[in-house]
Amino acid sequence: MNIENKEIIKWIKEIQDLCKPKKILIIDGSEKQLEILRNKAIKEGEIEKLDNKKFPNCFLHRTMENDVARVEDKTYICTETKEEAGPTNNWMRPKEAYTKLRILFKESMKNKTMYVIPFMMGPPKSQFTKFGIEITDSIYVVLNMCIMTRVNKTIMNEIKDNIKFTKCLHSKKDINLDERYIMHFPKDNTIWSINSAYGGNALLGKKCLALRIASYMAKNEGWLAEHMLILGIEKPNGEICYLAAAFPSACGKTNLAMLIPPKKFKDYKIWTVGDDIAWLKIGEDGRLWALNPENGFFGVATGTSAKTNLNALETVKKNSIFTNVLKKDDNIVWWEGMDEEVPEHGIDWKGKEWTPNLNTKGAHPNSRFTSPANQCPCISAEWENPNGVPLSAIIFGGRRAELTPLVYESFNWNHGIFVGASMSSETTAASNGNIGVVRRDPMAMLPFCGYNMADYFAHWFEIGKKITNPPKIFNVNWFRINKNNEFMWPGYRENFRILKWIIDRCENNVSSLKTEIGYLPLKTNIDWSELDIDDNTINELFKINKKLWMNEIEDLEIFFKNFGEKMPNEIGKELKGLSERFGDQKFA
Ligand code: GTP
Ligand code: SPV
Ligand code: MN
Repeated sequence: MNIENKEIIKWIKEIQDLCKPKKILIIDGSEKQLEILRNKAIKEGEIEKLDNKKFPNCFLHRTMENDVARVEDKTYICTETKEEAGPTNNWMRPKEAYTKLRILFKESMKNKTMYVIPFMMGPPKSQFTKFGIEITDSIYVVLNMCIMTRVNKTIMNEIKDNIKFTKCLHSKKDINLDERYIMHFPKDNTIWSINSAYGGNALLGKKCLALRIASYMAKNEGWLAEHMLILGIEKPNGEICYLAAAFPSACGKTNLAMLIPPKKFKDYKIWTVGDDIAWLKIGEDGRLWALNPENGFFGVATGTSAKTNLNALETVKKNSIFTNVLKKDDNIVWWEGMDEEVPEHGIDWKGKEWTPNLNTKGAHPNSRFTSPANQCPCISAEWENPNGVPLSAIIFGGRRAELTPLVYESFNWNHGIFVGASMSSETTAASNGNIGVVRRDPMAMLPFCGYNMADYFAHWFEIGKKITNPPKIFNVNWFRINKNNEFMWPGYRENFRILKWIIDRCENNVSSLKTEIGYLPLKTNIDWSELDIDDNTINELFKINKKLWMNEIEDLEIFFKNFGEKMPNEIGKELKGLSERFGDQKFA
């Protein structure tokens, strides 16, 4: 491939001099090229081919045991001052970070091929779309990037001299956890990642570019880059209204994005626009428009079944890569929660012989599939619309065993931002570290905001001033637990009942109950029929426990104080409002 852009030529040369690869290959995304790479990866043991009849063109990859999730403690925002990165990000000065990593990258690709992947985040001819180039020494990364982003013959030359692109450098090196770093240089539009070959650490178009770097760009350019799914709900009259929802990692975005409504609501249909990332811009009509910059799904495999997410199961049946799942003896994949038929024998995610009586997991809890979005049976006709889709609602939600009710609506945009900024959730297997610990995770962006989150909240308020027709903002919690430690709400497809209330609210079809925390549904406005749920449980799901909320207010106060002077006043005002409403007899 002939490269014309002088900056690209210079950069490739610079990285070549640093990493000293044996060869350089420019990736054009062609089937011919991919086929050669797959065969090489099979030969070298990086991937295995699955049964081609049952899973055509599908592959299995096992990571190292120390490399199964994003590493938040090794992820840095590199800016001149710590204040620019803010109290929630790991920070390092760019000079120090480059120096440190240059030593690690030195000759890291010796005797290896260096792959150069020009890619596009967003569809062609869209004002949302951004370019990136990832340099990597991993074929697994190449194959995944060719699914997750748009890679083709023309992109390299579309990046003309005056067009910006993100410089992404990745080397799996020797997967040494102690020397693993995921470094972001927002001012340089640059990402350096070393010593991991896992998902969000290595597929640099995803969390690194489309959230951390993009959120920084968005702040400067007047838009938002968010950890949100986007879906359309088609009503019986054929109208489609669009929602975006921000839930932390492994808290149900892919499931909600592909939901099949319960039988009762067979005249409704959900269309998937995106399952993880949304770029939001204010349209000329004063509405907020959302676009999915990705080209595929990197979804949690564990727990994906015909019951929970049939559309995902259909999506992954061809042209997919499975990471850290179990391989059955008939050379197809399996994971916990896939079906009732637990295999008698298989090879587990660590590559070891597995039988159910071992009482170990066959698939890692954060095992994943990578599949092209256009294979999804419910993919929206609008998913590649260069303008995105207009949002009627934004939903925030986390995994909270108690406190937040099944659903509530914020009073207005500013209060909605406060609701988002107040989010917290139990940690999951999607990131290294403890699981099930409640932590604050504003807008599900804690690990993904590329600048100071106080400025990020301020930016949301600024956006609010410019939207004349803002989406309504809601909060949901599918994860309330009862005394027996069971989920009180059936979740999954039954979540449609809540989505239905949300669109009813957006269309002013139903009234609501005003409470201290926001508007709650009237029980009669949600259809509970054909559900195995009693009145007590329903009441419990909506209960506002004053004592817990007073604790929450205290906790929020401490959390928000971390941001110091930078914190926008509106947050303080909203917190005060919440606390006053709880003190007010009217609400007692
Ligand atoms: P990331 O890809 O990490 O961003 O995750 P995600 O937000 O897309 O989460 P996903 O839809 O993959 O779901 C993660 C886990 O939550 C899976 O184990 C699901 O089975 C489970 N889950 C999803 N929706 C529900 C729900 O409504 N109720 C319950 N109890 N669990 C759910
Ligand atoms: C997440 O953790 O939110 C994911 C998976 O979507 S990863 O690509 O690893 O970030
Ligand atoms: Mn995610």
